Amino acid sequence: MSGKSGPRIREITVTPIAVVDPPLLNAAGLHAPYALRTIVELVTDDGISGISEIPGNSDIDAALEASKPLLIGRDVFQLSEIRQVLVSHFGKDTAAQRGDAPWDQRKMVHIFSSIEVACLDIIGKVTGRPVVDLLGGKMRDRVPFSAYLFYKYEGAGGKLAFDTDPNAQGWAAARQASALNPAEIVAQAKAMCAEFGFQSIKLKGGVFEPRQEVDAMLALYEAFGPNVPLRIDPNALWKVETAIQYGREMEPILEYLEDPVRGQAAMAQVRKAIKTPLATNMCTTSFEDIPNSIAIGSEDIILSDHHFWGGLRASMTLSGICETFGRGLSMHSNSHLGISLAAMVHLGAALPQVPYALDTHYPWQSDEVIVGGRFKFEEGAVLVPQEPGLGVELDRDALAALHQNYLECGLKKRDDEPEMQKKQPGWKFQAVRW
Ligand code: GKR
Ligand code: MG
Repeated sequence: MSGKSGPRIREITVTPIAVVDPPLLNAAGLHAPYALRTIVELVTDDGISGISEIPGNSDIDAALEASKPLLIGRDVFQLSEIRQVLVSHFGKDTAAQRGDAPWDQRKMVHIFSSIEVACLDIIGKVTGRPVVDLLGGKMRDRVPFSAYLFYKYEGAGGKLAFDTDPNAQGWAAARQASALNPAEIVAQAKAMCAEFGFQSIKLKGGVFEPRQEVDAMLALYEAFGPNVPLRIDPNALWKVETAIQYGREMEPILEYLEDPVRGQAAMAQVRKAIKTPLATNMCTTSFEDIPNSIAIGSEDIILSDHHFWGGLRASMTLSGICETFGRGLSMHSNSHLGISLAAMVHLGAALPQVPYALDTHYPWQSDEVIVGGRFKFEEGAVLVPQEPGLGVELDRDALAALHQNYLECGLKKRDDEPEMQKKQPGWKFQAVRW
């Protein structure tokens, strides 16, 4: 007896785009004037479109192009089979392919995530249900996000690069201001929270000597008080002894400490020495990493990211594993637009618990690729879309303009080191610095 099948994938369009990004500092250097994203659109034989967004990288785009013959004609409901076909063709990513940078550079996980999210968008449209319902159903109507502060040079990014738009007001102006010391970080936090209503705050560290960054955290605590949870993320640049020293000092003010040191073993050492929970998006980043994480106790909270954990359903599986082993689960982010945000919101709404406000870089972006423009935040949260699928549609004019940016900017993948060298000639990334 055969049941229903289809709809089937008829077309796959892969469009690299470049979106304006200000000069944000991080452990790997400096953000270039454009952040790269790739927009994937699947169209079925009956004309239904499903979309997704992943970090931009020309190697991943080429692999997506190469996967087309494997995927055309496949039933969008057969996600396990699609995954198996992709793995048989490309092989599994290795841990080494993740790289030392703060962001994940594996290929396969991103490819599968882009196809899975677009298929779920289609399945949602076919069944008339929002993606959250395909992940187990809506546990909350609004998904809370955290302010995500960055040290930065003055500059708007994009064509303005290190220049600023003198007519900008409010957050649009604050986003362009420099933030190179604790007072400027507090000013950035106030402007971002005033605009978006965030109720927790994360600082991207790993930029300055740790004393300065810890002072910025103390200044944030002083400015916002004990009811606003605080986190700092040095992206694994600290030595174990540094993390223990400053981790202890920040115990009274931190909600969690994110990736202070590199690798599961070093994280486990720090975790034993301080009371503050440790979170990661760097040392436990795949299902293969879980057994050792549990065996040695490398973190308390895993920051999932559906773009590199292999999709939304895989992130739900991760949530079950976290529950079993007493790990918390929250969400990691990179520079992104509204299609990624929509997927993050559906996932955030489906998770059984959301004990921590999720990360998002969204305030740092000003472009958008969806009809209706940018998502609104209310009191730091985003309302879960109720329409079938992801609940967002491609703005094709915006897509064309952002693709033109990609063609003109000449960037092919993220590399923050050459950008940093524009400000600090000779600067080199170091995997562990202080
Ligand atoms: O955007 O510079 C950045 C961040 O450092 C990002 O690449 C990280 O992946 O946000 C991320 C993190 O939490 O490590
Ligand atoms: Mg992180």
